[in-house]
Amino acid sequence: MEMKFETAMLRSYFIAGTQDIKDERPLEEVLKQALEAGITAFQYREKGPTSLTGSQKLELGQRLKVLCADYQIPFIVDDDVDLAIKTRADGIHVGQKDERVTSVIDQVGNQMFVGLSCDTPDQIQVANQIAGISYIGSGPVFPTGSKADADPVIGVDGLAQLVKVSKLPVVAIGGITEDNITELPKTGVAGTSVISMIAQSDDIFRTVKTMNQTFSD
Ligand code: TZP
Ligand code: MG
Repeated sequence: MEMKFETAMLRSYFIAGTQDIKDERPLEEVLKQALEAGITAFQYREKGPTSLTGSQKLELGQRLKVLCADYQIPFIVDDDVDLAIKTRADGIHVGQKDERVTSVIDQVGNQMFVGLSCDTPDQIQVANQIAGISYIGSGPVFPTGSKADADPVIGVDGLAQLVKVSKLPVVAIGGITEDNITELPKTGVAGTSVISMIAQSDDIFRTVKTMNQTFSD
């Protein structure tokens, strides 16, 4: 059954692949804790020199999808239409340098929702004209150590400008911590998407609670 996109899904949006888990715990265990703690979305983003490929990526993706389904939380695949179809993902997310969002919408827009990364007002203006995008991811808001090819930091003011231009709900990304997250609600974003804040948290329950409380309505 198809899962409809809701803006509330952006409140506490966890992104991870095996490359983001630094200790001995498997990604599945970290995700299970994050789900127990109340994340509102999960994106499987397997990227970088150490990441899984082929059948290993597919099999882990399938297990993570089942876990998310157990909690009725959307399972979103980063930039891999084939994997998204094979895992029956609820959503797919693409960046500006990935497969074109219009091509992704043509292929899977009737089966899952689509998110797009935008970090300039021009990119947002273009996204505003494309039917079939559900949400925008914008950043990096702060410096991040989790993305080797990250674009320049946009800052809190830059983020607020993008939110103003966007017709669609925006989720913030990049360098968000339990300290600086308090600066984000005033920008108008619907929530935050994080890798290290959860993947490297010493207390996932506290971290996710902070995310959810920061954006409670
Ligand atoms: N896109 C822009 S910044 C980023 C991605 C995938 C990495 C975010 O990771 P972290 O650890 O939350 O800064
Ligand atoms: Mg990408």
